[in-house]
Amino acid sequence: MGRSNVGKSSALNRLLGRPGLARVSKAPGRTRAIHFYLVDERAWIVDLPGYGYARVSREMRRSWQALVDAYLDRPGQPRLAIHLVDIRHDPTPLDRQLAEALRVRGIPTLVVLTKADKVSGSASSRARARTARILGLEADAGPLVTSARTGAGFAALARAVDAALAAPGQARSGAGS
Ligand SMILES: Nc1nc2c(ncn2[C@@H]2O[C@H](COP(=O)(O)OP(=O)(O)OP(=O)(O)O)[C@@H](O)[C@H]2O)c(=O)[nH]1
Ligand SMILES: [Mg+2]
Repeated sequence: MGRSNVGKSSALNRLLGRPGLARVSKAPGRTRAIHFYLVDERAWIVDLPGYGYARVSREMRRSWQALVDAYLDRPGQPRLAIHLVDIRHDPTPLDRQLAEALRVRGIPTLVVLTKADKVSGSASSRARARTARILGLEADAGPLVTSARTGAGFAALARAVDAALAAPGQARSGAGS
């Protein structure tokens, strides 16, 4: 999940080692539906449409919100939400809204900074601290720094996903774990 153009589809492709699986685009707002990818008949990785694209109408923004709310409120919560933030930009009010929507639902969340190849090491440390503060992350839950271009951070991301899949599920009314 994350802003339009933040690199969600690129991260998904890199995580699965399948370039070209999810559509990547220079034009923001490319992904307009929820895409489900079944991985090894074991887990669904879900690519949600991005938010915050200035040129979409208010109507489209509302339909985005409805789509994401419907997804989050389905029976059977996601094991892990991966919230992507561009390392070059501070989280926006919509990012804070997403973090809060995940928090109130008790969905475990990992914040991932994308496009680390675009900044220096010191800028990356500053971005980590700022993002953690703006999104109110716990001290030990600092954002993971990644680059889908170089693959940096993806071994750690894969470990976090594996750990989330191995953790006992939080079954909700009528849903499996
Ligand atoms: N330099 C660099 N560019 C990246 C990286 N990840 C993604 N991009 C570029 O960022 C742009 C958007 O990438 P997408 O993966 O389509 O982003 P998205 O979040 O899926 O976008 P929407 O589906 O439109 O919301 C593309 O031009 C990508 O090539 C990265 O790690 N480094
Ligand atoms: Mg996309």
